[in-house]
Amino acid sequence: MTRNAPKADIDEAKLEIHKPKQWAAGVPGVAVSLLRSVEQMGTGRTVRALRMVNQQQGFDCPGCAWPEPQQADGEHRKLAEFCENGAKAVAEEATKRRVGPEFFAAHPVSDLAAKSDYWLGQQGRLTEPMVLREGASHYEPISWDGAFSLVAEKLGALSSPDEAVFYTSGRTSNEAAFLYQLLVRSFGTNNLPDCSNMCHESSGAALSEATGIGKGSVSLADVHHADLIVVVGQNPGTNHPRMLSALEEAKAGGAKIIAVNPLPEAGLMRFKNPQSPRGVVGKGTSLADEFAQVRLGGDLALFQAIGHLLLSWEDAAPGTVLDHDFIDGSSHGFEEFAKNLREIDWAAIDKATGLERRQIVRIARMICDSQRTVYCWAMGVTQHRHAVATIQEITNVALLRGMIGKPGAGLCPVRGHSNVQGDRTMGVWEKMPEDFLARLESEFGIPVPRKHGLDTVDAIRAMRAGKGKAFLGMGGNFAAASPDSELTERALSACELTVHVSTKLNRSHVVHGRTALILPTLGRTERDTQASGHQFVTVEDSMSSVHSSHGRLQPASRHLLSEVAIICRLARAVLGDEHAVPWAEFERNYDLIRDRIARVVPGCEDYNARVRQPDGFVLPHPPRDSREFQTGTGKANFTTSELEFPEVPPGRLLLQTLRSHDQYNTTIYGLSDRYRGIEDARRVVLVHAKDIAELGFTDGEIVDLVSEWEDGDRRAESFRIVAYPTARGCAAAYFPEANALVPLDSVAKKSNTPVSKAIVVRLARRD
Ligand SMILES: Nc1nc2c(c(=O)[nH]1)N[C@H]1C(S)=C(S)[C@@H](COP(=O)(O)OP(=O)(O)OC[C@H]3O[C@@H](n4cnc5c(=O)[nH]c(N)nc54)[C@H](O)[C@@H]3O)O[C@H]1N2
Ligand SMILES: Nc1nc2c(c(=O)[nH]1)N[C@H]1C(S)=C(S)[C@@H](COP(=O)(O)OP(=O)(O)OC[C@H]3O[C@@H](n4cnc5c(=O)[nH]c(N)nc54)[C@H](O)[C@@H]3O)O[C@H]1N2
Ligand SMILES: [Mo]
Repeated sequence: MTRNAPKADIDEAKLEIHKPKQWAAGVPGVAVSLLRSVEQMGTGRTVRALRMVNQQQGFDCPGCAWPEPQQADGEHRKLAEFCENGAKAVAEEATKRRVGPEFFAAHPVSDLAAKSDYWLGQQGRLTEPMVLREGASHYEPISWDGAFSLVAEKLGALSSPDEAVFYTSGRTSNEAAFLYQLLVRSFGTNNLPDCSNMCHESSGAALSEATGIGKGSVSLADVHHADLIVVVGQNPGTNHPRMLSALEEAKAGGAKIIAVNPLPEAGLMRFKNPQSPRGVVGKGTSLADEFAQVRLGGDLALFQAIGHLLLSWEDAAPGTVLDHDFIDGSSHGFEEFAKNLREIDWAAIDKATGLERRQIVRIARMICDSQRTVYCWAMGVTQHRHAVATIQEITNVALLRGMIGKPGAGLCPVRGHSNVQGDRTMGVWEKMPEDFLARLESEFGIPVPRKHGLDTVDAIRAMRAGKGKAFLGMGGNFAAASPDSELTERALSACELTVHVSTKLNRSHVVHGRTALILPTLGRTERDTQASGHQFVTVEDSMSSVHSSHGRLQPASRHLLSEVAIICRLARAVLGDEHAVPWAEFERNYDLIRDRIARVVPGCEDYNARVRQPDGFVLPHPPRDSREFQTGTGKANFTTSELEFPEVPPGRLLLQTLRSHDQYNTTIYGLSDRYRGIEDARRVVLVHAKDIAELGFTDGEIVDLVSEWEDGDRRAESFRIVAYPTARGCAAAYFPEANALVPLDSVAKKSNTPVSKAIVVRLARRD
């Protein structure tokens, strides 16, 4: 059976279609989260676990990277500072189900490879280190020491450190991330691909050029105090539900919201806050004042049109639209940018966006009238070929009105994984700047390699070419999350060694190298006890706030090691006991790691003291703090881009791959996409009713999805067509089932991020 075919453990025929919801959260959200939690954890553990989420002495929610309210801003945390999907993330980790040696003895790897991601994840928590020896059919237990020596032996046999690839997913704590990159660089390579390469890399690339720093410029208080919030390519009702409370608060203060999305996502339309009486019994708060149902990949065109309108209104009434003080004093490149946008091709804009001109004018007018605008975006923007240019165009519009570095305004790329931003700050990046590498070198007195390493896409290319021979994953699910599933799985299978530090069973364990190891680890919710006592870790949210996270629950198994312990012991096995880095001491006491972070990572001075403050601390951000821009020009840069949008040949659709309401990336919690009205199945393709008819198909028909790329077709089998109110010509299917359709070479310019939101596909009848 191929990766791209349905799996027998899910009966897709059970699909039920309901009307998509017009509002998000509210009481059903709470009910679902409690039900799921009790199912996985039992009642006592549910109460204990959920009481600790996002509280100052509790653990950081392992769900998304949306920040918690800060005392310093006069805000307070609610008793339940989590959401339905955060509760699911906790339940998934704190589950009572276990995958131990008996499980592996009963299931040959070939059987596990035929299971769905859902089935694999539902089996429970991994409990002991397991090895799959060369040629063996089953994983078998191995001691921790045995596992570390095996990795050391295989890594030692490589002809160059650059033949090893060290992936990271964004749940890893700052302490573990810092040590991990130190281990990898001590070993001699910068091959540190991470999930961010597939996620917000485009935001980092765009913002670094434009503003000198690849992070968002707003705080939660800014969102609360904005008078206009533009939400582009993001589905907060599912992926950042706590953001809805922030939007509600902003609305209560009179803010307007513009949502730009090919889908009328429930969480953008109306919010019923379960923590307010109005949300429980009333109609809730209406969110989007303007819903622009843009075509996939049409955002660059939309923001160019907005820029054009602002410039033309300024020309008609000089001094009334643009923030001249900001443009003259703090920006660079305005003239060239303005020259490019004074003339635009409206026919192309119409085609790219599919929006009515009147609506674009209304939106531009709202932006023109706003004194405090926040721009939020996520994967609907970053996973396109022209993602970097699109983000820079959003930034241009913000700069025209001086919307950066002032209260209530700014740029807000909304991050995914709960510590993906922190991992980068700690040095998990294949191309960390020289300044960081030099500090690392002098702090530890070790040689640090300077040659840039492989990112995710290039790592797959290297493994495919036999140049990457060992793969180690610090969390995540590389096999399922990466593009071009079949090719990626072949690349992983060609490795000599694959090693995964994981909490739960997943596809990457069953698509394995010649020898494979599963190293089970503590989750964020669990107590972490080392020789010096209980340890806490630290994380950074989407708004650069760094704080502590205290695991509280009893670990899933007594054999588990923390990520920090695994890295330290692995380092000793690989680098030897004489190595200059005091790995054993780091394992014993995480304060010692934090002392080093304080000396190496810019902005983390006095780290141990500051992370112990109730809210932690906020990392410096020069544009936000003082309108300073550390770019080549020393100013905020306007960017000039050619108009670009995906071209779709006749008879084809443009497909986006997205998340259902019941999954966390490749971890599938259940088979319900409640807000979109899809129940009990996942192999669906959402298409506009008129497109279904025009293409000669019928609603409910089962088809294969065939993606067309220059090197040939890719096929994902058996998807049911569901008539859905998406933008015309556009379709949607769930990630990771549809990853088979994303060509490896289809990547964003400058960021190398796979283009997961614009795949040219045809629907094909099944023989
Ligand atoms: N519960 C839950 N929470 C999560 C995750 C999860 O899987 N489950 N994942 C986490 C991670 S790692 C991330 S990165 C974030 C992801 O958060 P999102 O970016 O919200 O995730 P997606 O499901 O990919 O949704 C993309 C949204 O963009 C829209 N979109 C797609 N293409 C375009 C386009 O061309 N233009 C515009 N304007 N809109 C477009 C889609 O219709 C959809 O609403 O969520 C994080 N939080
Ligand atoms: N087609 C398509 N592909 C995409 C996307 C898309 O929108 N469309 N989105 C992309 C994005 S935004 C992202 S971020 C990536 C996500 O890619 P990854 O981060 O690689 O994938 P996840 O599914 O989040 O990883 C889940 C696994 O992490 C492990 N895990 C969970 N918690 C912990 C922990 O605390 N420690 C350790 N060590 N392991 C843990 C569990 O074993 C679990 O099975 O996927 C990308 N791929
Ligand atoms: Mo992500």
